Amino acid sequence: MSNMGVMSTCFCVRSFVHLLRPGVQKMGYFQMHTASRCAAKNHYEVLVLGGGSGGITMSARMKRKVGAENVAVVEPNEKHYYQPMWTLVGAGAKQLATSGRPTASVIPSGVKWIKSSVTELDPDKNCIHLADDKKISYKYLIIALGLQLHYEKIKGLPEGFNYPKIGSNYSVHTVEKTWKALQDFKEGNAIFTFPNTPVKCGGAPQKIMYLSEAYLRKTGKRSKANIIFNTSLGSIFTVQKYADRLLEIIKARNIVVNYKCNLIEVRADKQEAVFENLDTPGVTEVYQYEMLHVTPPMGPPDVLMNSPVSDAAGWLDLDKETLQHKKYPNVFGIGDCTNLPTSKTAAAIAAQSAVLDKTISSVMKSQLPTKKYDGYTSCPIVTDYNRVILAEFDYNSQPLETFPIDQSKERLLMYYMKADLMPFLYWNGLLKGYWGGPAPIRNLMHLGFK
Ligand code: FAD
Ligand code: UQ1
Repeated sequence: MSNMGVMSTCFCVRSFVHLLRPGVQKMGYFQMHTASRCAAKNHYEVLVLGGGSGGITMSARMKRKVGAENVAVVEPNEKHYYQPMWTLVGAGAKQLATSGRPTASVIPSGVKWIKSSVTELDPDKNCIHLADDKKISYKYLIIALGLQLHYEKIKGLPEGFNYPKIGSNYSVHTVEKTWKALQDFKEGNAIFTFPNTPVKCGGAPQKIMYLSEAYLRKTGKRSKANIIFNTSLGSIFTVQKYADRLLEIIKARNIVVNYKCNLIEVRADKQEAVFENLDTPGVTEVYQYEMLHVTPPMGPPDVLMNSPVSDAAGWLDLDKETLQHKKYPNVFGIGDCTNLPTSKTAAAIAAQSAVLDKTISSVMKSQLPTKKYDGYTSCPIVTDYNRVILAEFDYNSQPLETFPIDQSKERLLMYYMKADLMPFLYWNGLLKGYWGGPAPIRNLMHLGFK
């Protein structure tokens, strides 16, 4: 469907749409839904919000389903980044330039790129508002807005990044500062933090710690360094199998881990970091640092906070198996902005995209969705410049491994997979809508028994 033309009023069908729960979809949903389209300058059959990993992946899949001219993606940024590369950029093993490509080059050909920001969601009227005051209406909406980094919630940041000795792999603006701080290390504490919020790629805060430890070892500075992981969490990793192995590595490499220890202030001019103890509120400890890697607090994007599609915390409120919105049946979501109770990764997006593709097909045919997402996620934990533990797990924090080997072991092959194969798979498989996660390989490797 193309432009609808300009009309002055939106039809308010709030009560109508609220009837449209998954269980009642067969009751002539689409006639009702079409009638509920709101007036706007533009209309797309499928509108995708966000042109990151999830948004581009789903726009490629939707193009195949409904035709490029019926799909649009709203994304303000000119550059699309493969963020998993930043772990290696921060450790000097890859160049930042290799992690980014122009957004124009990843939007599927023929799909409309709306280069703007979403400012408001109006799912009762099936439309969204843009920063330039335009409205776009849709028949189906896919929300893939990612999450927001909150460096400003730590006193002294982000301005503290203007000083040396501090970096953060989580932002394109600060990832190269990590590598600089590591190279400039002379003597003292190298501190790595984990915030008191959900994060994307929960392994990344410790990956850079292992790489830094390895770098200092290889450059002869290890004996002058105290490697410290100050984490808000109460454990090193959510999956016991990988946690056990990581604790062995931590012990063998003489790394100090302080649990329930949350970064609240950086005094970058004095190279001091202030942590609060989450078990004893009000008790703080000041650490002198020679190198500080900050993993910032994270939260839902502003536009989702207090929106009709969000849960109380602001995350997109989805059915955890079908990825359909719990209240609005023509609204779907994928990736970091969702409240799916799994670790937020690109690997999770791959598995989610295959399920969401099927869910949307069912809904388009007025059928109930049947394919279920099991929470698959994966975190290649880089433990050295040539070693990776490939953690893969599900909603129950149970290992869901692709290969019939012990993946909790550090392996060279897995390092090459992370450093070289994954980027290729991301740009050429995931973003083109062809890679739906490793489940088929897993089934083959385990001869259908897993
Ligand atoms: P994003 O890719 O962040 O995209 C969200 C998009 O929405 C952005 O382009 C943004 O500009 C846009 N947007 C935001 N607000 C608006 C708005 N109001 N209007 C319009 N557009 C908007 N994953 C792995 O699988 N393996 C790894 O090894 C791994 N390592 C990682 C290491 C690091 C250091 C980091 C930072 C991440 C890592 N990840 C890893 C996680 C992975 O990169 C993310 O989970 C994934 O990219 C999330 O995709 P997304 O589409 O949900 O969000
Ligand atoms: C994956 O599918 C993926 O998305 C493309 C990643 O993001 C970069 C990953 O890091 C991983 C590990 C997977 C899972 C893939 C395999 C082959 C286990």
